[in-house]
Order: sequence, then C-alpha cells, then structure tokens
Amino acid sequence: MNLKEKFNNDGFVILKNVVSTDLIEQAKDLTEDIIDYFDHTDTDPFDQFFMNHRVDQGTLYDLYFRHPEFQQLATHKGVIGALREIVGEDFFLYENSLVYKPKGKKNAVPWHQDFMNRTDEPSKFIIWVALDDVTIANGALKFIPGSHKNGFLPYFQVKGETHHTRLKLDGVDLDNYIHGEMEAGDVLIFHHLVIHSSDLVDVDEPRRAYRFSVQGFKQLFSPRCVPVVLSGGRPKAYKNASPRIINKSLLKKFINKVGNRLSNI
Ligand SMILES: O=C(O)CCC(=O)C(=O)O
Repeated sequence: MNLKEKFNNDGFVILKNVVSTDLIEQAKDLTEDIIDYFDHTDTDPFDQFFMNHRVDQGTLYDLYFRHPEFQQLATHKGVIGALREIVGEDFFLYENSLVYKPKGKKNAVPWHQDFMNRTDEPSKFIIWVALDDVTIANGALKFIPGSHKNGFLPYFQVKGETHHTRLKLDGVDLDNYIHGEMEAGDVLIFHHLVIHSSDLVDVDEPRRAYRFSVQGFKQLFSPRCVPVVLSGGRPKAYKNASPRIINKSLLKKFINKVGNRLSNI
C-alpha cells in the first residue's frame, strides 16, 4: 500500500524520522521558554490577534505566527512532500498549536473527532511533529482505524475546556484502538474524522507535539488569522477555490469575530 492508500484505509499514517534533531531541539528549547513564561503571567502581547495559551491544559496556540522556529516545522520539505501525496498540491494552514500533557493536571483527552461542530467545512488533515518520544506511558494518541469513513458522529460540548467537543459514545465500537507511538522527529498525519483520544498520564517524561492542520483550496477560510498557503497556490488552483464565506453559520461567526475586534479598539 502506498502512503495515500494507507491513509485512506486507516485514517492516519506515521512517517519515521522526518525532521532533524537540530530542528526538534530548537523547537523543544523554545517550548520550554514559552511554558515557563506563561506559567508566571497572564499577559500575552499577541492577545488581540491569537488565542491565549492554556498552560493549565497543555495547549499553546498559533505558534506558526508567533515563532519562526515553528514555521520551519510546518514548511519542512519532508512534511509538505508527504502531505502533497495525501492532500494534493494545494493546501493552506487552517490552524496550529502545540499539545502536551501537563503533569498533575486533568490531561486526558476523551474520544472525539476533530472539528466535530464544523460539519459544513471541507476535510482537514492534522499533522503532529513529535518533539519527544511519544509512548503509551506518556500519552500517545489512540486511534480507531478506519473510523473516519463513517462521517461526522453525534457529539456534545463541555464549556471552558480546550478539548471541548466530545463523542457521544452510545453504539460506537471503541475496542479496536491502536496507539500512535512515535519517536522525536517522526510525523503523524490523520484525518479529522478519525476517532481518537489520549489517556490521563502522570509521568515526568514530556509528550510535546507541534500540531497543525491543513485544508485544500475548496473553501479558503481559516478560523483565526488569514489562510497561509503552505503548498502550491498557483493561479491554476483558483478554479477550485472559494474565497467567500459560503454558508450562514460561517458568515455569522465571521461577523461576530469582526464585531468583537472592532468593539475592542
Ligand atoms: O493532546 C492530546 O492528547 C490530544 C490531541 C488531539 O486530540 C489532537 O491533536 O487532535
């Protein structure tokens, strides 16, 4: 099976040894600084543009725009090459964050699909660049292979949590999961509809992954900031692209966002 066939079959693939140790060490060092800084303050100089980091829940947001070190990971030749095989030539950065499991906190992530409340948007492809070895002990993701083929499933939301959208479990077969174990520098790519979760852990070994999602040109909308083209984007792709907000719920979200920005000026 080639990469695309394996991805289509399972809903995820892990690529070994893609990103060099230098780039991984650089990102880890920076991550330590960011967490240390935001452990001691609520003041974020970028807060009118980006989501606030949640060091209590292990999510640092919008690092691509804040730190060139993470741009190097998202635009890495090996990562973009693999994505081209799976997604096609033209895609842009939809959103990005860094996910880890703070010790001593409620760090389990219950079963879910990503973007479960965005049923009217095109498919997204989520990429994890492992900064540490990701093991069962430190909280590897668990996947139900092939579950992306069943489309969006019913969900409920828990307010205030970073991973707020959760799968309603009735009738969902969760027995045959696989752990996505990785070594630092490996890259995981998964479909946003594949069912996944991770367990509560309480170990000293960190599990940090730079996580970003991409979307094809079918709908040029990014929930924060602007669509940053990561691959292709030559005018021949424009015929597939809708630069407009094409449905009412997106239009409402967009108007609210602009309204909030204006009222803060
Ligand atoms: O950090 C975790 O364990 C879960 C992250 C997750 O669900 C995701 O990357 O989509």
